[in-house]
Amino acid sequence: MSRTALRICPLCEATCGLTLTIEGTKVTGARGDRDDVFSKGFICPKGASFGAVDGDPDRLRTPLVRKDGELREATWEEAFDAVAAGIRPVVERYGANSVGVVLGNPNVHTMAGALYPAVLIAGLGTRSLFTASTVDQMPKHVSSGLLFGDANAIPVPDLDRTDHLLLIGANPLESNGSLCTAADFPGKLKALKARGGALTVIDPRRTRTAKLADRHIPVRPGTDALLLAAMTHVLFDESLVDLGELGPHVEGVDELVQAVREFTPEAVAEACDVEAALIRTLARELAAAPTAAVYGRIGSCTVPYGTLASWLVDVLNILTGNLDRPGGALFPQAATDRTPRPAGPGHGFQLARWHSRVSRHPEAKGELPLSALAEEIDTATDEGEPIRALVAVAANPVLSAPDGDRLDKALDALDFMVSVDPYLNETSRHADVVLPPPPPSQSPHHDFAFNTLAVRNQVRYTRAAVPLEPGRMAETEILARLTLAATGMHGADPGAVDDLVVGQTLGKAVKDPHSPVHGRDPRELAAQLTGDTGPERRLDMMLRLGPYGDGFGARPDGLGLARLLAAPHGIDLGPLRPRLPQPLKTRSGRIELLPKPIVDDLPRLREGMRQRTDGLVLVGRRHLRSNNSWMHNVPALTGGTNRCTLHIHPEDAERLGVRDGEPVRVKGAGGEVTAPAELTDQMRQGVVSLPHGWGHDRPGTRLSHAAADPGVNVNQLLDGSLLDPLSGNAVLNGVPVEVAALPAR
Ligand SMILES: Nc1nc2c(c(=O)[nH]1)N[C@H]1C(S)=C(S)[C@@H](COP(=O)(O)OP(=O)(O)OC[C@H]3O[C@@H](n4cnc5c(=O)[nH]c(N)nc54)[C@H](O)[C@@H]3O)O[C@H]1N2
Ligand SMILES: Nc1nc2c(c(=O)[nH]1)N[C@H]1C(S)=C(S)[C@@H](COP(=O)(O)OP(=O)(O)OC[C@H]3O[C@@H](n4cnc5c(=O)[nH]c(N)nc54)[C@H](O)[C@@H]3O)O[C@H]1N2
Ligand code: SF4
Ligand SMILES: [Mo]
Repeated sequence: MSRTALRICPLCEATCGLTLTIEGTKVTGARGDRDDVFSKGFICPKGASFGAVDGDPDRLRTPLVRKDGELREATWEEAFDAVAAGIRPVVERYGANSVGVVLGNPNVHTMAGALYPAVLIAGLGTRSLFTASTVDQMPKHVSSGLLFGDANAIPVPDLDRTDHLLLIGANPLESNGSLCTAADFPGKLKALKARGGALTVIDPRRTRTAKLADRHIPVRPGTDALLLAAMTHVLFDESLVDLGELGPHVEGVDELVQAVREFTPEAVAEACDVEAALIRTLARELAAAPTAAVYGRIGSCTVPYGTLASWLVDVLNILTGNLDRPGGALFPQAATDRTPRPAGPGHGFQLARWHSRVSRHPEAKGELPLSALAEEIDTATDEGEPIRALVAVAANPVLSAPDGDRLDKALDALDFMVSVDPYLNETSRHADVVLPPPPPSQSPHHDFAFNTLAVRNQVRYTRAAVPLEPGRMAETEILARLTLAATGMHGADPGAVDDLVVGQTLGKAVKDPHSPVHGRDPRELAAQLTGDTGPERRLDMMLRLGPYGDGFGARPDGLGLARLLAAPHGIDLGPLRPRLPQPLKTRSGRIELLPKPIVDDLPRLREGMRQRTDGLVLVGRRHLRSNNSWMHNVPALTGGTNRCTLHIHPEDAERLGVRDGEPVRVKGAGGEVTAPAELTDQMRQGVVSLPHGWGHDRPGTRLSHAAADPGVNVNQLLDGSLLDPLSGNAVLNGVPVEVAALPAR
């Protein structure tokens, strides 16, 4: 007998609603849920393989604990005992900063990852926090922090209504979008064109997205900030600036005129390898469009001028009056956001409140660069203790961060490491304790993070589609117990963590004059919370306190968990709406167009105008049927075009004597790798591409399918020294490499 159950897909940022077919406890099929208020039936090949991802026989079923040097199956009790015994002595002897925390990408795809890590970090009191954000989008957080005073206030392009989309360093036809949650991104781009809109793509590769565009500009990698600065220059030069409704909310326009004065199209054209006339055209088209949105992603962030490029993306949106208006780029309003406070000056955003111990990298958003993790473990200084114990949650930095070989060795030297991970992989194999979460079918789901980045306001929640298998523990409980074990409360009831958060949150809300529960008794409110579990009660609390919430009775027709459960396909909350000035939290209460840290970084960009690279540079790429480092173990999603090959332009190949399919050696500052060449004129000349997340050939892992076709780790070509200075983000694109043909094997 088979049945169906709904499950929001956690396999990328698009958050599609799926209808799963379930036989017994096994997911045997997945299709798009046509009634889903957001995704309306869309599904991609990854979502369609949900069952295979979920049922991968290599997923760990029990905790592993190292005994006599070997990882062995253990009980949950043994595992948490080992965590407490491993972490507490390190904290007590060397201090909180000697315990590092590494949070990987899947934390934004689980409820556990949204609800517990903050409690763990606060409880530990450590500043040694590293996340996937610093190999990804930290430049965007920093630019939003500086412009709007809130690192999480990220405007998203209004895909459904815009007339003109300028897309920079993103390939949503393969990635399905990022920092812009939209189910069926490809369909939305096609609809844009069908309604007469224009799509411009800036990317050194002629990607599937670029092929859809009206105009594709194969920019030289790493030079987007110059191109965007020149577009800004043109807007001023040709009097095309029109702030529209934004006028009263913006300061620094006159200063910006001066700041971009030197960046004429003529001055940047050679560095970018884009003709000056074309740069002028791009600026004019952007200004002339009835509505337009500029949107940048990985290719604009993971580069030397990542923060400047991210800042200029929004500068262009602002100067053309497109920020915060329908058809432009708007701030979503999620159901679990805090109740909006009235507009006014805020605390502002601060950078560099502390620094990393070894290379003195400034913190950003409370994080240190993931690129610096290895040296923070393996290098002694007089400044303080190195990291001696590590908590890794859903993270595989050995493959995802620069110089995995060094990190590999560093992890081995730790006193203690715990990984919360479903796989024994390149990183978790170093752990002394591995705590495996259940597969996604056995976990409830709500997108706390992605709903704040969605192109339409909506809210959805799906309970676990399959009950927890005997012997399994919910990831929320794993993280709650881990938090207790790591913070000296080992063995306490995991519900205590939720009670603590509920108590603190409600305690604050009742004192806040703008909260719908101002003046009420927090215990009385806590008693009203509904839900079967601690995480559900916390979701209920956030919904009820949120912008659409029932305010615990203050707005009886508002949202709460019960109403959400009664709407299994989700609740649509309408299109994005203008919200300014409310989201601004700068000290001035306005958009600070030319913040000081940006001013201080502009001389570096001026230098960039004069820099030239003659050798080859490397960029990355993503494949539709993959996801970073952890989906190469699913046979249904590997093979075909999803392979770890070096894309190279035929003329570059000819010059180097490289032949299609034959092995080439690629050498960078951090090391070298050998991969088969794949000749394609989709590459810009002078640029080669390798995908990331490969290199599954290390001993001691349990990834049987991935190990059979391991690929190579592109990040081994990096030595971790190249960073965007403001954000600490790793430079992963536009990296100089040498390529040489090898004799065929
Ligand atoms: N060269 C290069 N490097 C890159 C990138 C690039 O474009 N080029 N992209 C970067 C980007 S954008 C990112 S986000 C990072 C990602 O870097 P990471 O987050 O380190 O890597 P992932 O492969 O996303 O997955 C991390 C781990 O999560 C585990 N996992 C999967 N599902 C779950 C779950 O439900 N719970 C738990 N606890 N664990 C789970 C996986 O087994 C895996 O070990 O890589 C970055 N690295
Ligand atoms: N199928 C699949 N989907 C995914 C993922 C995955 O691994 N596979 N990963 C997920 C994650 S964690 C993220 S963060 C998102 C990322 O989502 P996207 O940003 O859309 O990801 P990419 O496909 O890496 O697109 C980056 C593009 O930037 C281009 N590029 C490189 N250097 C430059 C440059 O200097 N300038 C410009 N203009 N372009 C440049 C590359 O050629 C590439 O086409 O995808 C998510 N979705
Ligand atoms: S587009 Fe993303 S969310 Fe949608 S089915 Fe595919 S992997 Fe899942
Ligand atoms: Mo990412």
